Amino acid sequence: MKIAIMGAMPEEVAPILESLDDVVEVNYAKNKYFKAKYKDIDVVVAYSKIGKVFSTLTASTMLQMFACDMLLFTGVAGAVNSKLQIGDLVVASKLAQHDLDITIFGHPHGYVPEGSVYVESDRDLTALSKIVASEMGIDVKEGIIATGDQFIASEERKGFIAETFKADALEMEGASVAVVCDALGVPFFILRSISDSADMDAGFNFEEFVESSAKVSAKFLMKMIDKLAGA
Ligand code: 3QA
Repeated sequence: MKIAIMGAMPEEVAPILESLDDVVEVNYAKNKYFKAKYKDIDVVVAYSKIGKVFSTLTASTMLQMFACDMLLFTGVAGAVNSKLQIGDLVVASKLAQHDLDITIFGHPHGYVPEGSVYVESDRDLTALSKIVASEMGIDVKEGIIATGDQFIASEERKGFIAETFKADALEMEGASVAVVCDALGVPFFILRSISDSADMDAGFNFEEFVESSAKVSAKFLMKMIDKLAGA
């Protein structure tokens, strides 16, 4: 087993890298990939940079160049569901691209021919996350994540995403990573901890909470990797 562990920003993968041994940096396609061992398993860690294009490139590289056979994403997100508070964890049940729009031709938002509005996550990894959550005695919400190349800081845009996609959280990489994994038949898991509520205060809250929420997500992901390593 070789596990890809991805984030978008340095803050999102830093806590992961701290937990690994024998880290070797490899440069490829203008990005850094960290090959390492955790217990008995091989892992490759990278942050893609922000957005759907960079995350597509990184996910594809992780699977095709580094031959990873599972992909786990850790990071932060804006809350859409008003029950979600800063620091809460969300596991994607399925993901959609909220900014993909050829609706003028009668297609639904997020859809292009031969694609699908939603990409569904791996059931086994989702089930594993529930076990880990109950062992840790914490609540992890399973919900829909909407992805787009926009930092959302408006009630209006958030409302559109909530209504159109029934989304619980939003971010800028999950759905593109999901499309890559789905196309290549590799199980994936997208985990996010809330850093803001995609509203007027989002910029301010994001800056204040990105680091602490990124740590919450990374810590949970490491517990999942413990299970995958059979510990
Ligand atoms: C956006 C990061 C991108 O990788 C998506 C954070 C948290 N809140 C969000 C929101 N809308 C969309 N996405 C998110 N991530 C941060 S750009 C600022 C970078 O500053 C999830 C996310 N409301 C770097 C320093 O200049």
